[in-house]
Amino acid sequence: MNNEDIPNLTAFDEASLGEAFATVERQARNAAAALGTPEAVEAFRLEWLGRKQGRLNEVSSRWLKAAPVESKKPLGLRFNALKAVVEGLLDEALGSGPSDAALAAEAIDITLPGTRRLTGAEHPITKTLNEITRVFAALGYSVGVGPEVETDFYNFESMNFPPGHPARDTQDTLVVANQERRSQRDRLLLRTHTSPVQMRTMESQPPPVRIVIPGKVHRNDAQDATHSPIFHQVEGLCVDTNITFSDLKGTLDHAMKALFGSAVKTRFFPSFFPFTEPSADVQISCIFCGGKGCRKCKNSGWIELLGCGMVDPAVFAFAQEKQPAYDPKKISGFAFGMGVERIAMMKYGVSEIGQFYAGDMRFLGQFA
Ligand code: 2NM
Repeated sequence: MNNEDIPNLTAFDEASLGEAFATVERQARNAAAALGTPEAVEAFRLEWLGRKQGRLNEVSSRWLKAAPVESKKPLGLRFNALKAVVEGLLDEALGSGPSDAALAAEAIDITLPGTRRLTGAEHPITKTLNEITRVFAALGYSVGVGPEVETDFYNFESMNFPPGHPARDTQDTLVVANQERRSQRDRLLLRTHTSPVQMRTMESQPPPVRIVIPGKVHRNDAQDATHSPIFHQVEGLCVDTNITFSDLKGTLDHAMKALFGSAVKTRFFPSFFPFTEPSADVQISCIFCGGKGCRKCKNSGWIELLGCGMVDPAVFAFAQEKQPAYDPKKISGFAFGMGVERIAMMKYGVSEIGQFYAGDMRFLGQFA
């Protein structure tokens, strides 16, 4: 192809302009479609867009010069569009996508929806866990973490769970397979509470200790509306000289007021845990009815929320094997534990624990 193929333009009405530009565009498209090698692409560039002898240059000078004044503007507009098409063809041949000019020549569909970037937010369980942790951090507690795969020793033996205790059975605890050749105390399992981290903390530092352990725990439970085999706990431990049950009551009463509002009352009932003696269950006045009695508190006005007690001397005896300062004659302490899911369900009015794990954005988006 050479410049003789450029149509002669004798009339400058819209129809003639349209036909002439369509012819040149068709020529450019045919030429571009035949390009196979990088050399051919470069030849196409020179032939069409070359500054001195390029065909577009030639089109511009021949047609524009001949055009009457009133036709120069429509001709120029059509010429710019043609140039954008040819540059687009070149970019396509070079494999680099359309040129800025080609993009600008395309109409923008302003009815298309924009790209929306969603903002991330804390998961309600993380949020609740952090809230609980912050309340104790403000009282001077440090925050500890530890392994989720634990030994029988840290999870049960050092926590004063006797050998035949039902929690040690695989009915209740998820155990790691092929541990038979290990001694009982070294067998691996998924921790059923975060208490093992408290024993590890006592082994690594003498009293005083004030620490909370938030984290994931595992139990061999069937899932239902309020149970999940994986859930979260915050446990706490305070050990010092002269720590009494009054300290325990004052600390937890403050924590419940900080979490649920200053109008909340607490009461303590005798209970049993292997690692504490005495032990207690803590109830708070119903946050839904203020204590008058409603469906949520089964008309009692109270809701049971956590367990606690004075650390059993048998637990301190295990800590003493590595840290002699945990002498139950010289020090004392209290401990407590609460379920994060249960508290989050109460705080946010969630009736199915499974909602927390389903990953449904319609649910999670409500906490953003
Ligand atoms: C609870 C209830 C009562 C507890 C005890 C200990 C430790 F390490 F001191 F022995 N940690 N956590 C404890 C006591 C946990 O959860 C319902």
